Amino acid sequence: MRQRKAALKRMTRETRIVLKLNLDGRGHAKVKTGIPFFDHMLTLFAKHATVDLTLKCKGDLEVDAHHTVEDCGLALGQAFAAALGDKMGIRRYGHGFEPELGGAKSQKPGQSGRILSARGEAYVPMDECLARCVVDFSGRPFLVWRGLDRHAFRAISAGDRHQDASSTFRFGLAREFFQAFANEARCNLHLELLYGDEPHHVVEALFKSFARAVDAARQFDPRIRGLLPSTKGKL
Ligand SMILES: [Mn+2]
Repeated sequence: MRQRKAALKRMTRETRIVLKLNLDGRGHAKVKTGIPFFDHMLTLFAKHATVDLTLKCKGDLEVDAHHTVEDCGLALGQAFAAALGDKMGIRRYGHGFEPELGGAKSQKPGQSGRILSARGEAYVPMDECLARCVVDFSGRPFLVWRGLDRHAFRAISAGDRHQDASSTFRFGLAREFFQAFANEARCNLHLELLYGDEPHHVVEALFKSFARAVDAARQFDPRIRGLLPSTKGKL
């Protein structure tokens, strides 16, 4: 089997990025973007997507976090497109709840949880939050972003700013990241916050649901080895 890995450098006047991705990794991450909260998000993405990710970015943080976050999304999307390659035999969709796989009765003792965990859980809770992500590595970029309008326009108080960095990592920045990823990985990416309030939880639930959906979509389906999961003949 071809190793699904990618390595790239992306140098602009705004950011300098070095990235390595192993799609069939074990969830190891080494991430340094200069934005600790963003490092936390990308590290937990690698963990929950079970990919290995090394990402170093030197961005123009003296301007703000925008270029760094967006360009890391672009680079990660490019790496995904490269590592997925021809997409032969992959599941392609990382989806939400599948009743026959996701229910508690499917969890028999001694049964490997691999398929279950790969296919049933693109809904991710984080305390009071619930986020859903559905991805399709379709070759067509599209981002659907729902449930966050209320947060996007919320003013950040001085108290919020002191409380933790996730409040200053505005929800709009998370959107920039996912839009950039969708554009470059050429995937449909549907993210929705079903409910929740606390900024750290909201963004973390989104990144985790993204990770789980991607984990499902990039896996091989043993029934279609060497085949493309598309009637079109190209993805
Ligand atoms: Mn956290």
